[in-house]
Amino acid sequence: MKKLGYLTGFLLVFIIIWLSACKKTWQTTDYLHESRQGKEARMQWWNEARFGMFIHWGLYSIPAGVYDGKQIPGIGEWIMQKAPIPVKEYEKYAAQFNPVKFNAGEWVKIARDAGMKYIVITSKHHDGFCLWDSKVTKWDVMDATPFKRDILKELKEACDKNDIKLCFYHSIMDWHHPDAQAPFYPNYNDTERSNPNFPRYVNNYLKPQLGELIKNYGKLGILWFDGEWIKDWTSPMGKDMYNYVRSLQPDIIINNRVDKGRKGMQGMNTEGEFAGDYGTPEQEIPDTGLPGVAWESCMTMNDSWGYKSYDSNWKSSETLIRNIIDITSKGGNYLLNVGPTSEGVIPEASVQRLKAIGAWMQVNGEAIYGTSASPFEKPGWGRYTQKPGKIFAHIFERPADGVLNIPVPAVQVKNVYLLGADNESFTPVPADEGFIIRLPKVLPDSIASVVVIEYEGQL
Ligand code: H79
Repeated sequence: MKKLGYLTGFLLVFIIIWLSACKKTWQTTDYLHESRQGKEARMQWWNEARFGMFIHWGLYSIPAGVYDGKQIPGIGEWIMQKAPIPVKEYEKYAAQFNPVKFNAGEWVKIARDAGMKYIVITSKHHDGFCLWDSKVTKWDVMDATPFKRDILKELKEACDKNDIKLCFYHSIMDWHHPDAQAPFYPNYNDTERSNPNFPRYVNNYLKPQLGELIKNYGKLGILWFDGEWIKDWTSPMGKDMYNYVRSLQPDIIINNRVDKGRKGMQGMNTEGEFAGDYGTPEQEIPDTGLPGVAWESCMTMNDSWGYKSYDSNWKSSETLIRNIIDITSKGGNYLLNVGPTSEGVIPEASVQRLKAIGAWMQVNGEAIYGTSASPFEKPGWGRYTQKPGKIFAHIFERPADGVLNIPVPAVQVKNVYLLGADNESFTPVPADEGFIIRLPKVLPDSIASVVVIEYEGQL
């Protein structure tokens, strides 16, 4: 009997050790190395989407670019740093945050009607203020404002209804947290200074916050990190964060700003081993794309991400539509920003432009979604995109003689037609290089008209 007791005891100890070893392997799953097929499958929806909405919204929409009676130069969401504003002063905006006109369904509809397939909203920007009910801080919409509604939850529900992927932008840098950059005032963005308590901020605050966001808001599309350039954020921290986020949602996509592999505003350093699924050029479109890597250009419609009451330097619809085409022709995604007001309204100038984009997408979307980079050099009159068996010629400027020369061998061409204008079709005429068609005097769209070339065989 006694012997049996020893044996059971021994077996129990063995099982406990074995179980804890299992747990350990589970915890340290290395998501940094995955098969090419695995990554392709994970990135598929994103590659097909091509177009998303960035939303920068937070307390900075209240000052909207003005502090102490002065217009503060620079991007609106950086006003705390640019003015600069002490933490205690900045905190006062929270009591004023009551965006009663906020309607998640309306925002999502604006994005959907523009042809956008995903939304990236600031769960937390550099000012540290949280748009959801975070359990690790009172510096959030629930505890610090009269509004007391979980903005992220409402957006997730609206996105799910409209087949839009919800994604979160989350700042690593934090100007409000005492263990992060708050003590650096008046230069929260001091890139030389260190906070000895920073690891405590990462483990007790930043990581738990990511845990909340990933566990409590259902399936997410992307985690879009930023503010990773600070001295205290290290590459091992970035890799650990990448693994942590993927361990909770293995299919999620994470931008490269989780690690230190970004190359300034150009967005991507391809040398060295860094965590992150895609490069993030900011306010620029790389001349020839970023060959061999996935990338997404994020850009503003005026000069600011966060709402600024007096920034009226809006890009034209023509520029925005041609940007989508230009980026797509180079194999990238376009993440186009809106900065809602403190009332919760997307500025009318943005809405108008998004409507124009939506109207263009309605007719020409098949030349954008699911397409990839042009197989040809950039032509003088516009851009190319492609899908298997199809080339799309996006005409920005109609050649003066109306002749379009496409370098696809005439014998391979099956069909050539315009999108819009009743899909007028053309008879291709063989030429030295490929074939030519004669365009009508007036094209269906003065911003960009698309000629579809259906072909067979390999190019
Ligand atoms: O959220 C929006 C902006 O608030 C944020 N990114 C977009 C998406 C933004 N972060 N920084 N800036 C805008 C400008 C800051 C640039 C610099 Fe640096 C930070 C210059 C030096 C440190 C990062 C590292 C860029 C160049 C080197």
